[in-house]
Amino acid sequence: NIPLCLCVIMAASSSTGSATEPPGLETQWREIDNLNQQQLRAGDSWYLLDKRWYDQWKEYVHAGDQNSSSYPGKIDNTELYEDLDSYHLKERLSENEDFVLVPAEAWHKLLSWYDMMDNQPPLERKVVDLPSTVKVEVYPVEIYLCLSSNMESTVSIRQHFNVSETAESRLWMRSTDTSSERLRNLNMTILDSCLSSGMVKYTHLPFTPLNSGHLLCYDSYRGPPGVCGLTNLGNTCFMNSALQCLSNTPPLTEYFLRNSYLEELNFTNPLGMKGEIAEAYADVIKQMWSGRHYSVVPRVFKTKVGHFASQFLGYQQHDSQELLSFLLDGLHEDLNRVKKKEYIELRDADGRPDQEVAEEAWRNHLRRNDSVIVDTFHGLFKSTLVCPECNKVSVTFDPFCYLSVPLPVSKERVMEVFYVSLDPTAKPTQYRLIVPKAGRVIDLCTSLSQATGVPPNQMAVADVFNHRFYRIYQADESLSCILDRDDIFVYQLSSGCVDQDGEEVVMAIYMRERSHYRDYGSGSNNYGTSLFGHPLLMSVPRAQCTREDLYQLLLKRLAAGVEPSGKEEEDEDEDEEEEEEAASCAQANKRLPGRLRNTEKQKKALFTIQAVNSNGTTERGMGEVDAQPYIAIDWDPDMKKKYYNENEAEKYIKHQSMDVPHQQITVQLQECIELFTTVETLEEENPWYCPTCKKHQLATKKLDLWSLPEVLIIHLKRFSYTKYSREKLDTIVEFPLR
Ligand SMILES: *[C@@H]1O[C@H](CO)[C@@H](O)[C@H](O)[C@H]1NC(C)=O
Ligand SMILES: *[C@@H]1O[C@H](CO)[C@@H](O)[C@H](O)[C@H]1NC(C)=O
Ligand SMILES: *[C@@H]1O[C@H](CO)[C@@H](O)[C@H](O)[C@H]1NC(C)=O
Ligand SMILES: *[C@@H]1O[C@H](CO)[C@@H](O)[C@H](O)[C@H]1NC(C)=O
Ligand SMILES: *[C@@H]1O[C@H](CO)[C@@H](O)[C@H](O)[C@H]1NC(C)=O
Ligand SMILES: CC(=O)N[C@H]1CO[C@H](CO)[C@@H](O)[C@@H]1O
Ligand SMILES: [Zn+2]
Repeated sequence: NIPLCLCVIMAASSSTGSATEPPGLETQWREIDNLNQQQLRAGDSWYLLDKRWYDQWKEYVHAGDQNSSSYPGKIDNTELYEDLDSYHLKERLSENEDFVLVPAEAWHKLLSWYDMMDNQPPLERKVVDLPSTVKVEVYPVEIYLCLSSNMESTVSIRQHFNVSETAESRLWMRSTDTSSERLRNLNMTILDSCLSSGMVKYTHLPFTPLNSGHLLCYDSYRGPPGVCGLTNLGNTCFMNSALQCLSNTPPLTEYFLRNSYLEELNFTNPLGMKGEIAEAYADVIKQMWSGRHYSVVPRVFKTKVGHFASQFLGYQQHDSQELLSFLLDGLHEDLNRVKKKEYIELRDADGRPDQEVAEEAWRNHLRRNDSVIVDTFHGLFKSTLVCPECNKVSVTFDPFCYLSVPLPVSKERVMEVFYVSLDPTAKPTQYRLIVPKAGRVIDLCTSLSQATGVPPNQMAVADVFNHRFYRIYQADESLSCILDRDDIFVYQLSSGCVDQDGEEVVMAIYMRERSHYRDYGSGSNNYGTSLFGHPLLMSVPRAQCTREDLYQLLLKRLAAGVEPSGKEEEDEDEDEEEEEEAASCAQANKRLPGRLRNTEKQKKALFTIQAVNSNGTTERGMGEVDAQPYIAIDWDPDMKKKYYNENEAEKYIKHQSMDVPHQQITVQLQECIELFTTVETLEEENPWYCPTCKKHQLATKKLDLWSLPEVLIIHLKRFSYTKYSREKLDTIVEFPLR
């Protein structure tokens, strides 16, 4: 086999040495930025540019200094190529992470200003107009040709393989290693034929060992028909699982395998999909039930679905139920036997017996909707509305295609938090707590209190992100603000050391490391800093809010992390006693606060204290007044290396509550159906017009299952929506097999 890539990316004529003098930085930025705003137009060329180079360039032009160290150098796309022999684009690169796209004009400007690394071909790509979107086709279809013992090609491919123009040839689409599908219509566009990279074979008739009309080695696999996998085309499990469910619905599959659908296909029904969905579906089912394949690639089907419902076009995750619903609708209309949909006046039940009204509703349904989908999957709901004022009862019967049942929602929630006790030698401890879902932050503290014995009012709760407090919570805030993925820290606050005023301040404390750079020019104490470690919350008597007192308090508080991390080799004037003192200071020896202070006065302070804002920087936000004081502990890098053990300080331990196997709540399917059929009161936005009271009423509504289809589709509503999040309920639902 000689795989060869038809889509050769040609190197543009060499650009070396052609660089022109670039304009000023500000102008460069403005020109490129303007061009980048350009709309995508089908047929235009855009270029891939390494994101890192682009960022570097942006930094450079923004620095406003021609001589700055951020000069990006020649355009360098090295990271985007698979290898530097073929200059093939690496797979799975993503826009704005690995590369940026710039329009042709911007590219040529940049190229003339900066030139390109040796021999790198530009990565030019065309804008294509797809049914639902216009985009730059970063990965064009690449067609590989195989010249195995008996395969060849047409047109340019003929030339390549030296096949005479008159020889008959065929084009095959390779689906899996062992199965192929013939491309009969050579007039189709690449998009319509659903080709994607690496899938075409040609056969050259004279050389093909013909038997039974199949040119290509079909699988010899003869397994049970229908027991057949579906290849994942990239996050298409939502589609494949729906297809597997339908494929294993005997009445529907028999209908397709018997070719009954051919008689009922309607190519012109405006509500349908030109018969294309039904045909594509039929193809998948026939392949799956042929017994010839271990697995099938539902590529054509997927592309068709994408044509009609562009939300399914890409390769992202989708909701399986959404796809199923779309598919059942599409199949239904493509196969609807009703030619003329008449308007049907709905009659009120008017006290007639249920049986009669239900039969009428079903007859009316069939006058508009009559297909194999209706035969197989449609049933009738009975819905009963009662007016709260006049007690008028209204009964209607409505067809359904599936039951969307809710899951009983647990009123409790499991939360994992890190508890930071006052004991400086104790490490943060991770707890798993059960809290009321609708509870407040204080409920979280109460739950933690039961595990720690610390009163809930001596705790402070915060969301820690990136060494800062992303948010510090008040006790009465709702727990629903806290997402499961947040890192929640709960701090024990001291209570004992209240001074005469009894006034305490809760301080937020960040850890920062200074960079060596100092702005000597300004004479001020400017230095760069970066945050590290876990921040702290600590309550401090107001009287002790002086730098000196805080220093001592913090030194004690940090003890777990602050310890000499190695032998002090070169501290010149330290005698043994001092060394001992330094060590004990590091362990925040409670016995020796006085001596500690003395030691610290003799020695260089381990850190300094700065007032900062909630971001941990010294710039104040616009007009911001933090109710909450924030301070930063600034470490000199040498001191930090010596006294602050980062490894030690970042460690945490797991409380035994973390070991309890995650309790799985199981529910019975029956419970879900009961919940579905419980009486509910209509919501304000969706009232019912009571014909007796002649006004909208918040009626009570009850749904019942009146008649069931041959095959009942039950959809479990596993997503629970709150104002803040979409939560997936992983409750196990048990259902009877019979
Ligand atoms: C940049 O450096 C060059 C040579 O080192 C010097 O001649 C030029 O004046 C500098 N330009 C700026 C804007 O500092
Ligand atoms: C095609 O034929 C030409 C001349 O007959 C020959 O030079 C060339 O090598 C052939 N190419 C291939 C791919 O066989
Ligand atoms: C392809 O297009 C040509 C010209 O439009 C037409 O004559 C031919 O019948 C088409 N072939 C198929 C298979 O549709
Ligand atoms: C297809 O459906 C449309 C609209 O429902 C109808 O007018 C037409 O007769 C149907 N065609 C066939 C072949 O059944
Ligand atoms: C913190 O940073 C954000 C984003 O950079 C900024 O909008 C905000 O004003 C800053 N807050 C303070 C207190 O400076
Ligand atoms: C359940 C179902 O598919 N009902 C359809 C019956 O036909 C009418 C009119 O064609 C549609 O509006 C319904 O959705
Ligand atoms: Zn009423």
